[in-house]
Amino acid sequence: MGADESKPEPQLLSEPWRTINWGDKEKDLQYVKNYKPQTEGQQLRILLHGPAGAGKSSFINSVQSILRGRLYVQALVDRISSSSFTRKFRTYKIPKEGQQSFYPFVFNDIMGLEISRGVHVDDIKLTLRGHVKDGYKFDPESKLSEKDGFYNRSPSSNDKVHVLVCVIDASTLFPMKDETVKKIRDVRMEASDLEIPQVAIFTKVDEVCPEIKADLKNVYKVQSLKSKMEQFSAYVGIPMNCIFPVRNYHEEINLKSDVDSLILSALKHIIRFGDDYHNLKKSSDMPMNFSTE
Ligand SMILES: Nc1nc2c(ncn2[C@@H]2O[C@H](COP(=O)(O)OP(=O)(O)O)[C@@H](O)[C@H]2O)c(=O)[nH]1
Ligand SMILES: [Mg+2]
Repeated sequence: MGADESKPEPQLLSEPWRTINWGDKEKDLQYVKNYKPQTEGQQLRILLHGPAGAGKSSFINSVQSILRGRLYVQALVDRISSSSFTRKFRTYKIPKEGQQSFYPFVFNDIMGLEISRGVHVDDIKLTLRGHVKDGYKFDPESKLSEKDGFYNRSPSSNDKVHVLVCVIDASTLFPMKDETVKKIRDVRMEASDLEIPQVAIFTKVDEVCPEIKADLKNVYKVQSLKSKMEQFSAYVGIPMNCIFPVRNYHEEINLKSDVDSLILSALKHIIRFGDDYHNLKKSSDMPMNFSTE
């Protein structure tokens, strides 16, 4: 049979371009729950940066909810306006259920891409190096001074950032302002100098098209979302395999398996990247051993 040229473009690819364990989140959940850094007491610090309203707080809350097995809100979500809500530097730790301990990965959430109101790029750079103490209130006008009480002069490995995550609202991504691209690149450059792995999370995929809203499992079948990711990758230089679309918990009162699967898939990769980086740093910090045994 010949191709019917009058047929409209198919909305969905017949095969997803990436595979996700839909309906079987247990493997990824166990990976995240059982993750232990090689060094006792080490923690991975995951820094989320991105415009106000991109879904940073919602992502942290979603991760917490999945790990606790019920919806949970710790990071305040800003529903009122897209003005600065999360300006104070704060570390989010997730307690392990029924234990007196926390998961060995923590989140920080800073608003970093606003042109005038955002966190100073230099402050993001200081954060990457672990110089910013919890409780510091970012000032878009000036960067944290070494004389400030919130300046950490001798950051430990736990204070430094191990993975930099750029959080972007997929539904309103384009057109991207030149300034935003420049800011992302600027921060990326610093992270690259420090060899910190970088990831991008595309949030609100449910708002991208009706096919995904109707069924999240279509996320890797929608060509237009893939194209958006490719375009973003080309703009800012984050490779495609480090970009993850997610849908955060934001309106529901119960957990949903598909939502969990997509977030866990992203989180697992973030933890892996951070773990690789930490192990790489640790081996490069160790004195050279010339023994041939
Ligand atoms: N539809 C949809 N809305 C979301 C998603 N993630 C966050 N939101 C909404 O976007 C708004 C801003 O989210 P928030 O987490 O406060 O963004 P932040 O400023 O980056 O911390 C809130 O109204 C959220 O409910 C998502 O994946 N899908
Ligand atoms: Mg927030």
